[in-house]
Amino acid sequence: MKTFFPNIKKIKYEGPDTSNPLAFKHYNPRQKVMGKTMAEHLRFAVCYWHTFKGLGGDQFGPGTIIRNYNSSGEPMQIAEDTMHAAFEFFTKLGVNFWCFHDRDIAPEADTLAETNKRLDTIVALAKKLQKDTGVELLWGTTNAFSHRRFMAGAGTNPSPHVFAYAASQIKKAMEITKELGGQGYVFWGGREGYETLLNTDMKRELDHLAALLHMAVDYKKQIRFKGQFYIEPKPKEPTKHQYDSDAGNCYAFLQKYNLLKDFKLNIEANHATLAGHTFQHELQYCVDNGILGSVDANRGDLFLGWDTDQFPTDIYDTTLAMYIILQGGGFTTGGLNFDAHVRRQSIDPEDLFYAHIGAMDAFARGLKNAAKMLKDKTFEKAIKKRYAGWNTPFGSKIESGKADFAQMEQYILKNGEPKLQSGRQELLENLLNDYI
Ligand code: XLS
Ligand code: NI
Ligand code: NI
Repeated sequence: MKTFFPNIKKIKYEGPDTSNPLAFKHYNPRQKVMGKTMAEHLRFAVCYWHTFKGLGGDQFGPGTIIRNYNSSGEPMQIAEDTMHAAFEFFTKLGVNFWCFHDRDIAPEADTLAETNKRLDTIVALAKKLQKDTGVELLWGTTNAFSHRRFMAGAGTNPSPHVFAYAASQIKKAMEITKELGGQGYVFWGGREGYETLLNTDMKRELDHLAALLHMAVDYKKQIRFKGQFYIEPKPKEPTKHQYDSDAGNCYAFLQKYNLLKDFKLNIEANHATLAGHTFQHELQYCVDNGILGSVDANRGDLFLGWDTDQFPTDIYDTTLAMYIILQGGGFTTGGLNFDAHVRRQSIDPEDLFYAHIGAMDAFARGLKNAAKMLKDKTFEKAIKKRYAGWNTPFGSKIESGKADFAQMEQYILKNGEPKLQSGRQELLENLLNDYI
């Protein structure tokens, strides 16, 4: 059989002291942490679009990366070779999951019918490769944002004709996700947003987006697709204002349109920072509201205001992320999908491995650190102490909704000035450093 990464052997765990850059230092899939293996906790997925279709193109020039599976040949031959290369990569890296958009795996043809036929061919191959390797599909999704027909959005397009196109595409993408045993399905609103309110009926567009999602919910029942639906928030890029701008906004949308029971969120680190939040904030918001589903694990650049989709390497971030994810009970259908791409100058196949190995090690360290933090309860105790006043009869009365303004006033007249307590931020930051 043809191999696409001939110089790479299976990546193994060799421990922190290894000098082999093609080995894991921290990610030991079978090692148990809090009763589950690292592989079960972290549920790593490789994304198809960046890793196999991303060639390093940007606004100033075309791609710089040439791969042996996609530089020449017929489009369907390239699609098949790329699928083989992808499964070779998953297996050599040792991840259990992958994610894709419909248009990543098979090129679009002139008609929807022809495009769908192409998808069927490639999905049959993917299904066989999944069976041969044991690699599973974490989630599938639709690319309803690259083609020019979607320039003004998909579900939020001013034209119902374009809306119908998007819906047809989602219908097929859900079918193939089900066919591949996908554990989830993501809705990221590629161009669901606007550039100027001078030409946009925002209320109507959001009503249409909800109508599209309701159709998806109905179709899911109809075809008995058991995967979890996720919305992936992002505040800007490609449009100036994306409708699903952050977790709080998505939560409001889902409540307003009665979709809450059918959706969870897929939180992407770099999208959180674009929204002016930390990754931890978005995760915590989701855990607090019972809507954390899955994670697109990447990072942005401190100095750049766009979605640089870099591989996660910051141990602070991975530690705090895993701390919140574990507190939320860990992943069920979701996982950590590396929605990240190597830099434009990282042109060798080895770079794909270095990128993923580093990211997996960073999350393995995050997991181990977070487990220690949870065991010691250092931060839980500090928070508990800070809010202790609410456990008194007076605090409980307010929390249970049985208090009124007159009672508040009476309390102050009797007790006078409150005694203030330190927030202890610096101490807590020092304690956090002990775990990193
Ligand atoms: C783009 C999004 C995208 C989704 C899947 O910024 O992160 O990659 O994850 O459509
Ligand atoms: Ni993403
Ligand atoms: Ni992104």
